[in-house]
Amino acid sequence: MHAKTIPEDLANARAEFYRRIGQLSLTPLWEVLGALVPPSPRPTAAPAIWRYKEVREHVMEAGRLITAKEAERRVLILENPALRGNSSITQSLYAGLQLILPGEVAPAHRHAQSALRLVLDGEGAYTAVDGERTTMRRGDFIITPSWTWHDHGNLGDEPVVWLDGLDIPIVRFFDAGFAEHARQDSQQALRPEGDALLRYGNNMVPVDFHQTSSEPTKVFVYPYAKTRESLLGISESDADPHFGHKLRYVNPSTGASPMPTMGAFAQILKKGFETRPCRSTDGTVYVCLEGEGKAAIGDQSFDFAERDVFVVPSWQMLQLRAASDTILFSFSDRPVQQALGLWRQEKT
Ligand code: 1HN
Repeated sequence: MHAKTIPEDLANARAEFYRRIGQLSLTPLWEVLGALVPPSPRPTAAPAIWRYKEVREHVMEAGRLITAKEAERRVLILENPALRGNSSITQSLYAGLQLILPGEVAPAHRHAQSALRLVLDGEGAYTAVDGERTTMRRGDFIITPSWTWHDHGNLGDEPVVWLDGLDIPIVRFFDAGFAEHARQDSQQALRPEGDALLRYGNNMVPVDFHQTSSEPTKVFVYPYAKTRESLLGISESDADPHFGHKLRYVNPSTGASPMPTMGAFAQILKKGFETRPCRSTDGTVYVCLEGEGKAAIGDQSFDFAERDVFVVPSWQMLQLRAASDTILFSFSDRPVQQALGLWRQEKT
């Protein structure tokens, strides 16, 4: 376990022993125990930022090189610089920037992986989830829970870009991934737009409807207009020293997270507000929806502006400072860790 000096013949005997048992796929725990059970999290993921001003032109260039249909999903993956080749932004989460051009369709499919979208740029696109379309507006938080059919299209006249967040590394960890293509590129509309929000999203549910807390919500769009109204409306009251004014998105039927594997949050930090440092075990992806500021993550510091995405690895201290009134969206694997009794937070 520790690098102690031991007699040379004993060191040789051990090395020879490890070689012999290695042939039987055996390995001594005492050589790896410290790394296996660290006193506190040692994430491989690094703090990082993707500035929209820098990446936008590359997303648009992808639009000239491949169609949405050929790509199936035209996405530039936001790969954590310390996890290259893993298609991960944290150990448990995937994120990417997806582009859909006017007239294009991203064909219908479904998979075990759950997805969330946060609309960043452009207007006129839609996502259809299990037979209902929703128009994508900037700041809207849209979900496609595990095994729901989903396709996207752009009926407008400008490129539309959104952030995708998926639980791909979690599903990969469990080797539990399934996927299926639909016969038709675009789903038939089974219900009019807005139907799910009217039935499940207005503090009411159908009279015979019951859900368990592990089931995803039937509400698959959380319009930014509503989120913004709430945040602005409460922003004049006393701010929490660590979070400003921060709300979490819920399944309105249960109070649980919208989907079992990913939790999502929105917060407002008034101009000049600085949060007290805080860390938690859920590595978290942040998106700046409005305003600008500075994020101190561990021993690094990043200036962020509108539409920038930054990642805070597990157990890294985070301190946010708003240069103007700032609204941040964020998501993480918090509901998984909470269900397993693993989640911890430390406020300083
Ligand atoms: C997917 O289905 C979407 O539906 C986006 O937009 C990104 C990344 C990996 C696997 C499936 C989408 C994805 C994805």
